[in-house]
Amino acid sequence: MIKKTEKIWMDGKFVDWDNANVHVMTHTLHYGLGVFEGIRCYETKEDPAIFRLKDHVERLFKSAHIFLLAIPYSEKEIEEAIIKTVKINKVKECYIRPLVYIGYGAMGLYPKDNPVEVAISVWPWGAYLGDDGLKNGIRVKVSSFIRNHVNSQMSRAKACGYYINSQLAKKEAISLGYDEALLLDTDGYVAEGSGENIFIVRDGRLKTTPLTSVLEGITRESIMKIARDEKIEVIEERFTRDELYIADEAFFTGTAAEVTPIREVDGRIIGEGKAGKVTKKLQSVFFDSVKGKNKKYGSWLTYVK
Ligand code: PPE
Repeated sequence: MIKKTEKIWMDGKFVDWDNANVHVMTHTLHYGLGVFEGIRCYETKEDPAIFRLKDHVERLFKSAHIFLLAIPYSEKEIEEAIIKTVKINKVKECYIRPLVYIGYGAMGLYPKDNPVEVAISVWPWGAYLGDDGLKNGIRVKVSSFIRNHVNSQMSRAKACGYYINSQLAKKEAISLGYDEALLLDTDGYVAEGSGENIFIVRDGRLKTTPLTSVLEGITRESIMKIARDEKIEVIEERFTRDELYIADEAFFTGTAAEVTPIREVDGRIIGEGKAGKVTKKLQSVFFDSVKGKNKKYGSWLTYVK
């Protein structure tokens, strides 16, 4: 169960968590066209810090742009609303979920005059794939469900409806006893997890899927930056599932999943079957950065005073 906080921002007003409702005829609830973000706020020695706020809000607006949704606020207004929502809920650490949805009005697939509404919720959310997963790695299953074609799922957007594909994959993986699903693209190459980007390490080199078929992950980009600063070579290149099977290390990245090592794929042990050396190094710089302990990446943090 979600750990509730006090207030949710709904179109400019703070509403009590228990009263943050929409009408059942809300358009997005029926047809799935909405866009959202997932952002984390971390406890630091100083005030709580939101990780890459501006980049997340920018992506939210780009997602809306792709889907021709006119958000009735500016990026700055949404950034400020997010900061206020974290502050009013007095949380030190939380996950932040801005959601843009089409409200009540007409039904049918062309809701020309329905309002575009925005809600911002925050709640404490621990390790997405478990504390043990974060430390020792998770078991992954290549899904029988294919990531939607790039002209069906325009992957630069983070849209609500896309996640029925992810949920099919996740349910299948869990039902077979795995922790997470890995989806292949329509050409059969590795795409991404149900809610994560993927990296592999081979001979000390880092490889990740190019952005053609996957979400432009902000954690992915942060890890690439950290790796290059650590003089680890990073390439964006399509790879096959068997290249993953024989990788020395593999890990997932995402706001929710952070940096989660992969220790097994389809019954094949990856590397030594635990968090690898490169993965651990990147994890450690990443967590130091988000927690304000690495000043080099200080510009990634927005402190909530
Ligand atoms: N791919 C997908 C499909 C995805 O959903 C996410 C985030 C990523 C990659 C990583 O992107 P980024 O967070 O910018 O590094 N998935 C979000 C939703 C998870 C959920 O269960 O809800 C997240 O991690 O917030």
